[in-house]
Amino acid sequence: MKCWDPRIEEMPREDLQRMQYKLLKSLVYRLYSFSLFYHNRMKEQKVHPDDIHKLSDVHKLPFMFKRDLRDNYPDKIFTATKDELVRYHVSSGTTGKPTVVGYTQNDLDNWSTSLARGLTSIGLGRGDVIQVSYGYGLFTGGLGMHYGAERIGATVLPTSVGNTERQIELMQDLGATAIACTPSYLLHIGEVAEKMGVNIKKDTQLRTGILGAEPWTEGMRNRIQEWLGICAYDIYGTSELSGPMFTECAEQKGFHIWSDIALVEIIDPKTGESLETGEKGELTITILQKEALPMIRYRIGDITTMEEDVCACGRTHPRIQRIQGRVDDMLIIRGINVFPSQIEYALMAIPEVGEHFQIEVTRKGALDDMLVRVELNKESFSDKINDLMLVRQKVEHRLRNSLNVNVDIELVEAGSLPRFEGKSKKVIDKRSM
Ligand code: DLL
Repeated sequence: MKCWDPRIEEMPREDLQRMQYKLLKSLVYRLYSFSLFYHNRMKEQKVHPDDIHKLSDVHKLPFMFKRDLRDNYPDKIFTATKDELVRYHVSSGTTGKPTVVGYTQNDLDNWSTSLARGLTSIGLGRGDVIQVSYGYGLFTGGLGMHYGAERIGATVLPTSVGNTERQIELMQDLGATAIACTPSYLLHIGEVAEKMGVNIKKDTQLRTGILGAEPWTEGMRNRIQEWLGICAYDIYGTSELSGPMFTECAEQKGFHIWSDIALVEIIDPKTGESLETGEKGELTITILQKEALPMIRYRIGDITTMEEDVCACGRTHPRIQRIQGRVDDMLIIRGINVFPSQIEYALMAIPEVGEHFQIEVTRKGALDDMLVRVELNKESFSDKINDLMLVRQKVEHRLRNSLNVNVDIELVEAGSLPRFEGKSKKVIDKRSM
């Protein structure tokens, strides 16, 4: 698939690393000289910009955490003046005080460039109609995708979230060829379309999904692709770094992280030590050219692995694999670590099971109990008790094998669990209520 900027995207790895080193060095000098926050952080860590002699010296620099943004709410650590800022985005604050991110025009340009490369790598461009069904407003999904899509000359259909029947009508009437939304919302759109008598595969021109903002599994991808007749690509980003920024290419083998934009490290979340390529750990990113809110070694909290081999598409930039979950999403059930994505992975291999499930964690005495409510697909929900028992055994067996912990199962009818327009909420943790 063609490149947006082949000179950068196919640049030999050594040249990319040389470029990264230069960008890192100038970032560190700039922040040491002009940002009180970073100056103090580097002093505490006893590191000076002159100590950065090679790219791997990034390990000498201090980490940055979400709490640093919260503690400095709303804009105490911005390094651009008010008149240089052209936009704010604000996180929803569901896990604490919201965080505010400011952008200069160059920051927005780099963000759109990152997406333009990604969208081109999955074959989108002029003539495509991209329906942006991520939320617009304070969330970064809508506007981020919007400008990325315009940058490649596609036509944007800015539907935002909600009003699902109208979304489907517009998808048909205006010939949307791609949709950008959370995987959960696309599942909901697919179901509503069926109720309206619209077959997305046959009655629309939709061929591509750009799906992210929440964890989803390969099994879910296969189901969405088959059901809706589209190619579904994963897209990743966080509001603190800009928003949706990195997509898979047509190979569907992980997100390309553009080296001129970001320096990726995978670290051990407990010790902070760097891990080898291919080892699973916490994603940590330095954004190399951010002006308004530079981020050095930002500990995102997402668990993944990094691959450094040249991709079959010819792009030389490293890839990170599907996000397994956040460190803080991990449930500890009777001492065993469980990620919701492991449950999705196990369930999607069972044909009788639908795409929706819910996890409820409770504590009885000193022990944690996990109940998984599993929606069956329409065809499999039967009145015959024996059929249901067999499916239940299958689900129990698969979950026990993959999680190594006993789980209570409740099979529920198709359509009975909540549906989501944005990020889904799959876990109800009653221990913390
Ligand atoms: O979710 C930005 C975004 C918008 C990404 C649209 C992709 C598409 P936040 O609300 O700050 O930003 O949430 C960021 O969401 O740290 C991950 O835990 C999770 N996340 C985002 N994309 C993926 C993905 C946006 N593709 C947090 N797979 C991140 C798994 C994802 N998790």
